[in-house]
Amino acid sequence: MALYVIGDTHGHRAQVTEALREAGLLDAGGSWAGGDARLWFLGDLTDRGPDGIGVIDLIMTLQPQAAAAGGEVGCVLGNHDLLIYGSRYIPDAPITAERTIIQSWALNGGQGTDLEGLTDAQLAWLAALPAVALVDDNLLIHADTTAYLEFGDTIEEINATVRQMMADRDPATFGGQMRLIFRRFEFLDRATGPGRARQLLDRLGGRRIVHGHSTIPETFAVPPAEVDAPVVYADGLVMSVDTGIALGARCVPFELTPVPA
Ligand SMILES: [Mn+2]
Repeated sequence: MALYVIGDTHGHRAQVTEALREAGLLDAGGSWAGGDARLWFLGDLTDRGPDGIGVIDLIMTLQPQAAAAGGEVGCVLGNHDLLIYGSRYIPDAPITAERTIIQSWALNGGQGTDLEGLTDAQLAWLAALPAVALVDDNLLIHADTTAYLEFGDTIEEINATVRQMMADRDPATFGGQMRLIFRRFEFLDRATGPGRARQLLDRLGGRRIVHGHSTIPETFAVPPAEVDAPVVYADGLVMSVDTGIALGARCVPFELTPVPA
């Protein structure tokens, strides 16, 4: 069964819909047409673009349609998803010594229409998202960091810890925990990156890390207009799929090929 991943979508519902249609995953009416294909979003659904709620609504709508067809639509949590969630419930809690959660959200492209319009059902859906997923041999995470290991030793533990954090919304700890998933570029250094990637894969499983968060233009100096494929690096252990939609790049759901032996 085909597996597609799509990087940070940041409120660009129209582009996401169009890209999924081009890939044959949606029909003309916007319903799931992917059959038994799997489609995973890598988080950062809101902020920067005009319609974060529309992106969340799209994924929530597609999930049961795909499941009914024998396929799957999934999503891992991104730092912006945590930011808007925290901004709704505990806006004045600190995220750093200098800044509150809602100040950080506003500085990072937060859109008032998203923050005000999110429904209880959408917030509950966000709070139930996994932070890490293993699909075939692909370890799907939002941010290119080993910080996930600070939440637990297994995927199940990590996801349970993050779900508890979302349920508790503890103003004293939420911002600090959330900030771990802001870390980035940890697999990029040629000397230390492959070892870090290997450590994460050895602990959590999978043979390839697939991440968003750090866009291909900002990480690999590819002009946004020229991004048309994932970038594989760190001795082949890591794949970056975030085209940089908020920088003007196209939105592309990439179909993953099996991890080379
Ligand atoms: Mn991010």
